[in-house]
Amino acid sequence: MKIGISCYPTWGGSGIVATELAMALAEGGDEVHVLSYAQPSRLELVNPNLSYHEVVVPNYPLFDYPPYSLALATQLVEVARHQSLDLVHVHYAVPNAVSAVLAREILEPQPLKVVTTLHGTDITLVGNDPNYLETTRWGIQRSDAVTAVSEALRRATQSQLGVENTIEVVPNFIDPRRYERVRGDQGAKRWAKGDERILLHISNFRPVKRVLDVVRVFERVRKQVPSRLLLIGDGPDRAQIERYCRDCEMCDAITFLGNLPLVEEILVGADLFLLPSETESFGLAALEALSCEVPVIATRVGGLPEVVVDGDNGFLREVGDVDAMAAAAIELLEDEPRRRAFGKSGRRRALEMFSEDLVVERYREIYRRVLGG
Ligand code: GMT
Repeated sequence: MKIGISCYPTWGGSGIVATELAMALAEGGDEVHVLSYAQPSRLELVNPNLSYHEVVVPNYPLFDYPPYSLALATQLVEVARHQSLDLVHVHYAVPNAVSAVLAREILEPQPLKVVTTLHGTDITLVGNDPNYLETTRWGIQRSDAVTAVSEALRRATQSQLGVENTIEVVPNFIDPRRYERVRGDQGAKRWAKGDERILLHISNFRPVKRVLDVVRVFERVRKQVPSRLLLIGDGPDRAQIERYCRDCEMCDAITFLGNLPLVEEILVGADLFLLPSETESFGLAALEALSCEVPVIATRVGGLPEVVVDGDNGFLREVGDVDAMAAAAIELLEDEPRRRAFGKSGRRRALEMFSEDLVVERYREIYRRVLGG
């Protein structure tokens, strides 16, 4: 198949899923063309089946906001026409689904199928905003197939956007080989001083991630268990978090590592992963932690209960309940055999349900179906 993949080039979330999917499809023999406004951080262009097309958004003094959706639609038309694409798979509905449907109309009579994957905030924070709702719903409803990364997101799309077409749940995935490569490495332990335990968080530091709760949980944990917190990622809330750490005199116990491409190199060796989000359609970072045998303490929201099994590979607590999350963390840190058993169980679940081979094949089945074969 000749497949276009349109995504955001960002460090986490939908951009990572789209990039890993593109590379796996290309490895399996499909011809894949990735489109974005910058080269995605994990995209390795070492396979002749894989190429990258930058979406250039020219500016003009009249534009306070250069129209990315039009530049993307135009680039989709160009790539589909000159590379004879069979379909385009867009990740994150806003504005990718609308641009793809527009490109399909422009290309007529050349057929181009549109598959849209919903990732989370494209529905729960952006798509349901009245300023985006109508176009987002239109893009989703005009897609030839729609997938959501969790059952919770499928339901949210139906209830919040009133979308009526079928939405299939295709979860996010991990490549088990990534962990195999680093298994046995020290990973996060390199940061530990003496017998310190390592707590870890990865996110884009947006308000929805509640990174301050991560620090407040850690504040409670370190009173009972000698420990250190590693924060991976960057984003708008980072300055506020750094200020809090300084005010509470915790700077020597907290390390900000910024954005990192190969998170498994740090995840391996961590004792616990914290994800206290306000909402989370799936929680790819939690899955990456489980796949590295790191138990997860998270909130009981959105799709997180589909990834983290309370009392089996982690604990789920209510949003904002930092005392309960800290108690859960201490419980596991003080019972090493149980913490290790949680880690093993998490990896087992990651392999059984969220392994790259299984999930990529689900996408291939959808492609074959929309192409009528
Ligand atoms: O909202 C974000 O944090 C970024 C967003 C994205 O598209 O990059 O993340 C969403 O998609 C991820 C990949 O499917 C999911 O694992 C995240 O749970 C989801 N974020 C939220 O729902 C907040």
